Amino acid sequence: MKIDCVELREIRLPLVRFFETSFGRTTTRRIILVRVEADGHTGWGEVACGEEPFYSYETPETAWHILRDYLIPWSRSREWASPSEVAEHFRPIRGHNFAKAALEAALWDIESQRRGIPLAKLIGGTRETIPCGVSIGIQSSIEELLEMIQRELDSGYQRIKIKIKPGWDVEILEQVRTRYPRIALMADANSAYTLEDLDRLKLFDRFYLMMIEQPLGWDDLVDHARLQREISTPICLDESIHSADDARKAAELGACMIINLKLGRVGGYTVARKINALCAARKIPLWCGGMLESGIGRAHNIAVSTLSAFTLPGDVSASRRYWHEDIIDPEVTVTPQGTICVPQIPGLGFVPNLARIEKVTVRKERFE
Ligand code: OSB
Ligand code: MG
Repeated sequence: MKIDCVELREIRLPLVRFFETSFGRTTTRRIILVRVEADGHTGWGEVACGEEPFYSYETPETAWHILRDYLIPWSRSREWASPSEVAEHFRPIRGHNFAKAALEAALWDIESQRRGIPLAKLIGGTRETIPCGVSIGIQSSIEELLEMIQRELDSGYQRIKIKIKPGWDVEILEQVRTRYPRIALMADANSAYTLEDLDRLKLFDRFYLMMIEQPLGWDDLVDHARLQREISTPICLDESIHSADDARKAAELGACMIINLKLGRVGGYTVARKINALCAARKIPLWCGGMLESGIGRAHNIAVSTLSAFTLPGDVSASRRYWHEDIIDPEVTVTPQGTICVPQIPGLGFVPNLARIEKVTVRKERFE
């Protein structure tokens, strides 16, 4: 593969409804799209990091800088046998995983067109449908939250995740469980607690949650291992897992029983496949997390969700939950059974809508 040209674009997409976590509220997404031309094909990737350095240290500005000054020139330096070879070449650059993942994703899109194999198949995926859950942000009232849960259950979603933080946790879960005693329910704290909150965290066991996601420090493994010994609710790690080594160490320490994998957070498909193999061998269930992606990131999330260890419903849901109009055709839709059908054609399986993308672009730069 020889890369002829790379184009970066920043787009702004207003969310249908704000999304609030323990670290803040998002109303409009700033997303960087990476478009690559190579061997007569065009591939797309998405930088899905947050607008602010609150989920991770990356922001659209840091990603633009790392792509423009390092990843794009490095990727154009020679020919490559596979996208994984490019990922290996990026190794000396520490971190900046969301930026790396976006460029690598565009190359996998191209490779899948070049080889005439659907993207999910090319990366080694085995599923034709993926099970879907939803992530519901912090609301202004419990009534609003209960209404939203009902709406998502009516749409068929297989599990409900609610965001929690101190002051929006035990009492909220109590009411949700009273109303819905049998649903698959979980809670995501986005690092809002410390071991000082151990007594409060122990109360969560009453709600027989599928898991509690990232209760403690965003880069911690040791305290999570301690917490897992004290509670029966399975811990799922999100923010703390950036590499296959992190996943192995978390398993060895007993820091979690489940892992949320995000392509951007782990730096792309090559690492995601390594984590998949490791988790399959150690029987650690995986599921695909979300970063409020546009259709392009969402299409890549669908592909990665087909890997064998992705046995639990992910946070990959329908375009209409996020956008009045997505930037791909067709939009991502979810069946009444709460599944997404994996595209069976070469490439991403969704076509970027260029006119729509042009309309929401606020800056672009081309590298030839
Ligand atoms: O922690 O999983 C998270 C959104 C932004 C940042 C972090 C997270 C989330 C979500 C939303 O939970 C998942 C989605 O619907 O895309
Ligand atoms: Mg999370």
